[in-house]
Amino acid sequence: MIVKLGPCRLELVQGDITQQHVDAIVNAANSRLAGGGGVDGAIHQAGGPEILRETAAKYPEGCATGNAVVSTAGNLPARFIFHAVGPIWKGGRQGEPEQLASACRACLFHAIEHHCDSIAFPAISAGAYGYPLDLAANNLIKTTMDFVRWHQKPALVRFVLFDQGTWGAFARAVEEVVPR
Ligand code: AR6
Repeated sequence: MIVKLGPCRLELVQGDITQQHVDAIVNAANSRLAGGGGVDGAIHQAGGPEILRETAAKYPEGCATGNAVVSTAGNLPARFIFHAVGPIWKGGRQGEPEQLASACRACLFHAIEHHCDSIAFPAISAGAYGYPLDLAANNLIKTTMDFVRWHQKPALVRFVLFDQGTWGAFARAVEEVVPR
């Protein structure tokens, strides 16, 4: 699915984020930047041990929930990894929506600051962190569209969804947000 937003493009694809030829990929990290399972595990596995060494040296305190930090991308085709820490779902009344949106925006700001024309996101928080899929999809799509409409950058934002169900939730979110 492709949506034009002025000079920019939003894409939804089903696939593996480690294979994306974009300037930056987003990792769904934890606040200790310790590596883990899911997309975090896949990125460190494919990118190599240098990435964990770099984040440990640059960010010994880790990264707060709702923020994102930058590293190079080791063996991956991307130039950068933005390690975003989404919220753990605790029912939705403990600031989770604001934290998810803020982690997403932090990555988009990093993209601009590091002159990235293209960025790929996974479904942050919608796996091990238990954020309900439809709510996470709506939040990430709306946050991205608002940002891109305002800043007219980055030129390409791609959501890389691991399975068909996740892709479908993001496609429904786009249908809701984009005026037809
Ligand atoms: N490419 C794209 N998406 C993927 C991939 C991949 N290679 N692998 C999994 N996904 P999760 P979270 C999807 O659990 O909920 C880790 O242990 C997955 O199907 O990776 O933010 C970290 O260290 C799901 O839709 O991230 C943290 O401790 C989405 O990515 C914690 O999990 C996010 O699932 C973060 O949990």
